[in-house]
Amino acid sequence: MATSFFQSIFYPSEIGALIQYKFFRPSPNRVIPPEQKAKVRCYEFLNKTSRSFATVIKELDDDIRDAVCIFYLVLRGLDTIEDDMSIPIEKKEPLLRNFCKTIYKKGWTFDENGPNEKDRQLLVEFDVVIDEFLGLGKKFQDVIVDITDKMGNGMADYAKDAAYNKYGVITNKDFDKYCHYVAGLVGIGLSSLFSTSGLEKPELAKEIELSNSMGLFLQKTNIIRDYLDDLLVNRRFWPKEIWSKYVDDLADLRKPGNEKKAIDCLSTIVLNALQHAPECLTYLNKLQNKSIFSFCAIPQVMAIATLALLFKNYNVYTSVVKIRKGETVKLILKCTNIFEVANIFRYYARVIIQKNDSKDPNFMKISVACGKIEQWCQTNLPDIDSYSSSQQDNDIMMFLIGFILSAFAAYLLYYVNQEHLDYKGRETLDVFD
Ligand code: D61
Ligand code: MG
Repeated sequence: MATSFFQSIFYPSEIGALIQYKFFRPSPNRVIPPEQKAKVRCYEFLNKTSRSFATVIKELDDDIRDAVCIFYLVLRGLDTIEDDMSIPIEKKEPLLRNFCKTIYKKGWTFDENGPNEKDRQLLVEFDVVIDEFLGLGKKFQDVIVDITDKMGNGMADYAKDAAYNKYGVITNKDFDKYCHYVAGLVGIGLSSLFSTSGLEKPELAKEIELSNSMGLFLQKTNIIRDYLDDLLVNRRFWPKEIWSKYVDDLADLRKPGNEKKAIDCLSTIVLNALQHAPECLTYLNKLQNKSIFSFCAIPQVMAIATLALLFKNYNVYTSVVKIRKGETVKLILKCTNIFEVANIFRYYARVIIQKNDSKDPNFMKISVACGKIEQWCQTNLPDIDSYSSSQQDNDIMMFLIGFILSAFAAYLLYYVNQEHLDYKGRETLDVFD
């Protein structure tokens, strides 16, 4: 908490947001009866395994929250098998392909992940997830099984592909296909869950392409941001079709002397991700339930804010680039309706335009991609400008409150007993990182 404050000390509106988020947010106050041990454990696992999705899943309406939580945990379990490079392929392939059947096996657990696999405990106690899965309505179970089946088989195909194992993802088409398996399918499954629950229209489940884009936008942004982390464990998700225009090996992008190539390559891949933004807005514009809207919109605005921060940012090659917690919280608080969300997309499209420069080989294409976001706003929300100006008073208010509080907080943090501050780095605010 203290760290988040310091990071935002020059951004008073973020301080305002951090304080509002921490102390004045109506908390859902849903307590799971302690006798429902498996469910309690599942929500503990949700908090532990998701760096980003726990907050938004817990805010969903009652009718859908447990189904989405279990959907998440089942796929996180599957991904924990996919990610583990210490499991030999002969073992991994059937595990991935049969995972959709495994979730019906009461009592099934798995303790053969490597000791360093971050979510290994989830599979060690996977019987609790299975118990909760079996307690869901059949209509929810069917969606989860169908997506687990498709994702598991898609992951298995990649895991045993020789070229993929040597070079990583090859073509841009492959890039979309891999991201479809690991994230697009999540979007498609979520749309089905929303429709079956009755909280959203039945037609939403048929919006396969839009749902897929929701996942691709998130997954690609993660893949760009995680360049260094992934490379250090020899995992290569940036498509060869993109980086081979600049270097002979993906790892060469971070070598001294290649800075210009690295920045141009980064522009190419950011552009690739950015092209999904208009479809994400179209999807969000179809949602009618408030809790589902925030659940879907928050990760998307985090993604576009991250893309704007990554664009032209050489730090991608030297460290992990993340938006400030204060900025995150400010975005979360704003994600209440399509006007706000479209306005945020437009804001970050303008940040990207500002950073764009005519020497960039993708200069024109990037302008066009940002222009399409502006155009989406004008076409679909013609009143957006009168809406945003009426919101400005609110922003000024936030800024003033933040300014006063940030001066006050700085004073407090300076004088209050230092032992109470969590300098160890472990954040207490569970939001996106
Ligand atoms: C609306 C709201 C949330 C959405 C959405 C639409 C559409 C798609 C997604 C969420 C999925 C986005 C995935 C982006 C993050 N990528 C990963 O976590 C990678 O693993 C992918 C395979 C497992 C997917 C599990 C998942 C994630 C989010 C969910 C969900 C299931 C179910 C419900 C709600 C959200 C990444 O994992 C890194 C890691 O291990 O931490 C990887 O291995 O590439
Ligand atoms: Mg994975």
